[in-house]
Amino acid sequence: MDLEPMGFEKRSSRERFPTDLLARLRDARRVVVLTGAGISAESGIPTFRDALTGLWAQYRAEDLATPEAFERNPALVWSWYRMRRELVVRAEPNPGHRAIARLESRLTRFTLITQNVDGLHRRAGSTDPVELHGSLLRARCSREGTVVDSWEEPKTGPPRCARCQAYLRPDVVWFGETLPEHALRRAREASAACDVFLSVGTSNLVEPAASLPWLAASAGAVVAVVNPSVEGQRSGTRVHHLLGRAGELLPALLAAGWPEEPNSPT
Ligand code: BV8
Repeated sequence: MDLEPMGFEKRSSRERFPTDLLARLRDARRVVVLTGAGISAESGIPTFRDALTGLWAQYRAEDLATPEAFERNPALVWSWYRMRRELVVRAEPNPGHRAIARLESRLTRFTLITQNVDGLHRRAGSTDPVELHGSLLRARCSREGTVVDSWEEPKTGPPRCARCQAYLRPDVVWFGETLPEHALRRAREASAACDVFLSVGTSNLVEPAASLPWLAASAGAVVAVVNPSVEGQRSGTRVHHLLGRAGELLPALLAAGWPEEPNSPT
């Protein structure tokens, strides 16, 4: 269904998208958007699929993002996250992030669920993203769990908790760790009750986030996958694959869905 690459230059915005998807989007009462690393790729943030570079090239992201890795070498893991935090702070949200913030402003029942820890959705104007995997911009005490959003950055190694001197760790969910209960419940409830589910820039490999689109599809929602690749993406009767980059497709989808509204991509 709809797997043909969509040659954008030839067709008007309305023609570019499946008519029933546009109709369902315009009439939707409840819309959910799930994002992954792909939406931040156009902001210069490498995805998880992208091999680590430089002095990190010898590692796999999945090996550094675990409690065991932090136990083994807290300084190494902390400096990996500091490198990513510095990259994110220098980055800017892109037209994909901003289109999602505009979509939120057009709909009464809208839920943004993100696997990203880069905080770019908030900077783009999204008011209440469900951060399933935490945030790079916060840290927490590895013993007591106290969350802080500012700390003295030591020369090397993780900073220490001001109260108990245990190491601070990034306030993210590592592989093998359970997700924040409230966030996961919100994500599941919204997915099971939506009319339209947009899955943007995710390889759909990491659970439990990867199951959310199918929770929505099995509850009768139409699912649209925005991704330049169909690798690992499931298809189905209610699934549209919109092949392309989020920074181009999402502003175009809004323009096609609401031609009467100001759709300036910036
Ligand atoms: C848990 C935070 C209870 C840290 C992250 C069931 C079956 C098998 C395994 C499991 C299972 N249940 C649990 C597991 C284990 C594990 C898991 O799923 N492993 C995978 C690898 C098989 N899950 C967990 O451990 C979770 N915890 O379940 O706890 C439990 C525990 C143990 C056992 C049972 C139950 C915790 C998972 C969260 C881990 N933390 N991030 C950090 O960031 O450092 S996950 C991290 O990786 C990201 O947050 C994200 O979720 C994931 C990467 O995926 P994507 O975001 O999709 O990015 P990716 O690079 O893969 O793909 C990018 C996509 O974008 C591509 O498709 C590309 O084509 C596309 N793209 C590129 N450019 C663009 C684009 N798209 C649009 N526009 C573009 N311009």
